[in-house]
Amino acid sequence: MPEQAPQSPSIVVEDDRTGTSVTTLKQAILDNLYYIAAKMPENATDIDYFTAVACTVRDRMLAQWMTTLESYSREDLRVVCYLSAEFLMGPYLANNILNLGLTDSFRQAAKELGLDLDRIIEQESEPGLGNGGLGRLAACYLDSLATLGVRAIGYGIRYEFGMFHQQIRDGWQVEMTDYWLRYGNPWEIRRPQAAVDVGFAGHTEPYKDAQGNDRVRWVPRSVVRGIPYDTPIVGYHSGVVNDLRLWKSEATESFYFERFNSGDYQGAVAEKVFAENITKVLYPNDEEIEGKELRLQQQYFFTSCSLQDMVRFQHRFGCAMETFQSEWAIQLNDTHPSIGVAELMRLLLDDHGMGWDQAWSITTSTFSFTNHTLLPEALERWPLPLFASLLPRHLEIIYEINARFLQEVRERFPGDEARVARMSIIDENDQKYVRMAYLACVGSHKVNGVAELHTQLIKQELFHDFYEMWPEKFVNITNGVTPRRWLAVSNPEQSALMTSKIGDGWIGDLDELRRLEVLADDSAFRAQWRKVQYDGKVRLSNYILKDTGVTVDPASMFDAQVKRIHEYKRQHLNVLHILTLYHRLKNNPNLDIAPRTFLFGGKAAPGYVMAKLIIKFINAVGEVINNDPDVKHRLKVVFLPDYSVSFGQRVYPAADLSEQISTAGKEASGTGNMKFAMNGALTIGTLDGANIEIREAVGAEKFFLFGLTADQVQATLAAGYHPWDIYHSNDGLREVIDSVASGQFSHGDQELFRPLLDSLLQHDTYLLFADYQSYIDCQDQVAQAYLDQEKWSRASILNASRMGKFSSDRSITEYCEGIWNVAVKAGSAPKPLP
Ligand code: NBG
Repeated sequence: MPEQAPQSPSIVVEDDRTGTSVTTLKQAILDNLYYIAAKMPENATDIDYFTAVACTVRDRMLAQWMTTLESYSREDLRVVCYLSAEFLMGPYLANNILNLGLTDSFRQAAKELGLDLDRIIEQESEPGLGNGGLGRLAACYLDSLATLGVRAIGYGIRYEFGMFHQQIRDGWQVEMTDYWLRYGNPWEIRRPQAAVDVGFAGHTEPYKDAQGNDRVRWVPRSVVRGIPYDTPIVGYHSGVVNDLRLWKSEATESFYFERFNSGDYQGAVAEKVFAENITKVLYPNDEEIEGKELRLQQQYFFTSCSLQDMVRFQHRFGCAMETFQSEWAIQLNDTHPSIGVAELMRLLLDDHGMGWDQAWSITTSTFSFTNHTLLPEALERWPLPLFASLLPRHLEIIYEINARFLQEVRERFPGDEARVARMSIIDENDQKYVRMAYLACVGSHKVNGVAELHTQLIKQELFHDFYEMWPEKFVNITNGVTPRRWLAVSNPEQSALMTSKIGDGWIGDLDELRRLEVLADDSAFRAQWRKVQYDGKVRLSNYILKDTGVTVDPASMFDAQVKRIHEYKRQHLNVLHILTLYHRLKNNPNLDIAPRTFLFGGKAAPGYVMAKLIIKFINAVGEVINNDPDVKHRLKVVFLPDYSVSFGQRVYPAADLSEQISTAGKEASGTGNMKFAMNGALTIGTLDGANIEIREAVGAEKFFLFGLTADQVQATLAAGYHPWDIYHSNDGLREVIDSVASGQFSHGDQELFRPLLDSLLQHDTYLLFADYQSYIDCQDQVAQAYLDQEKWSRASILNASRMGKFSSDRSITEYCEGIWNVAVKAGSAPKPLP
């Protein structure tokens, strides 16, 4: 024990390792500093203190974690397995402390040790194991599952390198590797004893078993070992601590040494490299994935590891494989783990000798599938030769699934061979492909979209034939986000204000915020609300200055668009509005306009050339506007580099206006839209994804709506869309486009933005021009509305107070009831082990 450790012999009533009094926490932090980080306070760095505090928190989760694991074997519990190639968890420390109910105690303990808890919290490097919305949704869902007491395991990949870090150089995105494990990871536990082996490639052999049945054996060419790393996921005041189990790939010793001993040193090393490569790096999305063999290896690797893990639990529970579906509910988060359908069939048929019909019935009762996008380029399909060489046995199984399924289609729709071809899991149009979305759909008992419009479009488009065949299979579950991270942790000031009026019940039940509604008419409360928002803007402004060197005025309207950079999300439409304002000011420098700060943040896929050009465009426009004396600081444009979960936690509380301006029908749901609104921002948006439901919830008059509807978008394109005509007929738009073409924002270079302009003028696939005027008019209404601060604050309070529906607790409750058939708040919270 370090000498500095405070002595308090009179109150030693708690176990030092788990006690939660301030005295014990102080002692434990110092102990962990000494025993885990091997540092004395006088030479400990902030990172050392982070490690010590994190270990102190983890110690306080262990008992509940182990009891939760024990409870899996209870007969009345079905364990939910959320299979996802991405979990964008964000930093854990503040969230874990909150969920354990120890925020005040830790703050006090840190203070008494002369430490700043916020500074310690900021040391944590966030595990960026996801690209954006899909991975972040998985993280919110884990938080809600634990909070609602549902026994659940998140299964995924422990990428060594997560999402790249983004730097901006000369206005361009530059990617840097993300080695998030540099200082270790105090949350995870490596469990080599629970390792499993996964085969790849090779061939299959028919044989007869002892009973004379025809069976098939897969003889893989390579075998890779999956090592689980477990991270505790603590529920908010629920007593349940679930498990996030991420798999790392390693070489198996036997393979390695066999070749080594036979003198094939190179071969042995190559085998090791192959194995270790699988979980090396996260794939950025929005890029052509077709033919990326490593990606299919990743998908199969983590899916197989996870299913084998469940089988092992099943045996450990003493349950027969015949009851697998009563013990497990598996959710496929998009198509990335959809190979699981064939893998579970393989385990049941080949390893457990089950008959086809029974195996298929177990498989389809176990799996369900969430679709997250309609963009055709994101729908996974694997070229048949690649699939056959990597997963020969799975391909045989998929052929059999397909043959039986198409037989069903023929019986249901006799003579409709065109339909049969459309629905086939094997695409035979030109080159042959395995269509993963169809495999997931056929192999699941429920398929869901992530917002009402999206689910409707899935039924009409992507899965139309499947919907006609099995209408009852399709359900909607609108996304939600966790109020723990996105309000309580990231916006403590607004949280404290709300809690001071209605208590803190809203943290566990977001519908409680409704009780704030009456306060919208209370001018004193509105003033407090504005103060809290202003303080948030001041904090972000300070951060921006430090991070980018740009000074922004917290009194200006903060107009924010943070999300992945993609043409369908239309960051460049936002820029067209900025340029429109700029030209108005240039044409009339004394114009009275509400000062605005435009904030952008987000990463572009490294191979997505147009998205990277859009980043350059934003920065180039910012450079001119921010330095133009005529503007007199009335407009500022800032690109926030390296957008991440932690960055989001700074931005959402500080925004006045939330830009949700995707082409209608393209954004499946969006979840940033919910985070902004909860934090009091008003939304400008199209009728797309969850915007529609947010608008319904907050009231149409408190939502700035513009643009074509999804139906109108389709009709416009079908009628033959001519962006060029709009350019010619709209003076404001033409002035903006011409100024960019002239090189005004590129130091006279007329070529730089030509690809962007050509794409808009010639195709404009995402209908920026069609929505331009409506967007500008709507933005003018926003500017007008912002002048009346009392009215704005009222709308802001009402927005936040009506966000109950968008809690991930509501989404998870719907999954439990409508898809997984498990009870929310299952049983009582587990008691600590004796
Ligand atoms: C994204 C959608 C978002 C949605 C999230 C979570 C993918 C493939 N899809 O609109 O674009 O909010 O999923 O459902 O990342």
